[in-house]
Amino acid sequence: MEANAIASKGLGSPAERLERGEVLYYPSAPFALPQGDDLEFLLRQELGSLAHKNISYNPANGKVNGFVRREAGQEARLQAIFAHFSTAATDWLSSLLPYREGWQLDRASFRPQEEATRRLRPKARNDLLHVDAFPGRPSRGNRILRVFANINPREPRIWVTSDPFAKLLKRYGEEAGLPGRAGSRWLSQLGRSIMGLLRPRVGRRSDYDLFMLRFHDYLKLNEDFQEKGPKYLHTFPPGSAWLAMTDTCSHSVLRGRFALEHSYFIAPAVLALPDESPPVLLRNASSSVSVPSASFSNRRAA
Ligand SMILES: O=C(O)CCC(=O)C(=O)O
Ligand SMILES: [Fe+2]
Repeated sequence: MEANAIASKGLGSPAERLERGEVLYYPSAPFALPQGDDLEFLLRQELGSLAHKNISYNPANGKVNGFVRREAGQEARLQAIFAHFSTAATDWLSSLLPYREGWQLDRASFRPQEEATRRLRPKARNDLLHVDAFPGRPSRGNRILRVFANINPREPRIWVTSDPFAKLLKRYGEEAGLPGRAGSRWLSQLGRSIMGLLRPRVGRRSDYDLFMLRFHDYLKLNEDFQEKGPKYLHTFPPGSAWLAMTDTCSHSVLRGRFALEHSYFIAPAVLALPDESPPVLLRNASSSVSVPSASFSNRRAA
């Protein structure tokens, strides 16, 4: 395994590098992280139940979910820490990337569990390589940008990344079931109806969302890819931060606890390399796929 090596290393603007699947790494986080009492308070928080993978924060309404409630004032303090993190990370990103006019803030999260010893269903495992698709929050053709920070005072967080989406699509797309191919049309309709019944609040998924969910699961369960695919090791020490477009950069986390994370949906109109985005690559790979033009009409503007 290569250490901290990335295929398209260092060429182009930060936006281009991210959109091509590179991880951008900052040895010292370029935005404020919780310190002192706030940090200690955060490190004491525990995950509420197995139903929650992480403690999450919704910047649109300030709600925090997934933590064990122990004391008065705990929720308000968590909200304040998350709000501060969300603002600091977002302000910094808006100075680094040309996305401000076309992004939407998604959730932020705090990850208190040790990843090396977690027991999760195979499709929910974080230690298997995958590209992201959020089951509960369809991206509808927008990109997924994520910023991470390691707030563990002592231990690094360890990631492994592999080939970017473009390469994985060529290698495995057909086998995973490209949209619009014989069989996959009724499957996608069936998928939409079943998921609509199970999760009526999710809203309609596009063919693109259904493919990305399918591809996420396919990659995690594909032993050939998991075992033989190229692997690049990333060691993120305490206090560091990193960025990735995780719908393109295949990734897994092997070890570490106590990370902060913030996700953003990026509209196609503001991308530096729109023609290299997963919806366009997917449309090219599959002649009859219908990829929606992304719309924020039912979302809160950032
Ligand atoms: O927690 C991490 O470091 C990454 C886990 C992951 O793959 C994800 O949240 O999509
Ligand atoms: Fe992921």
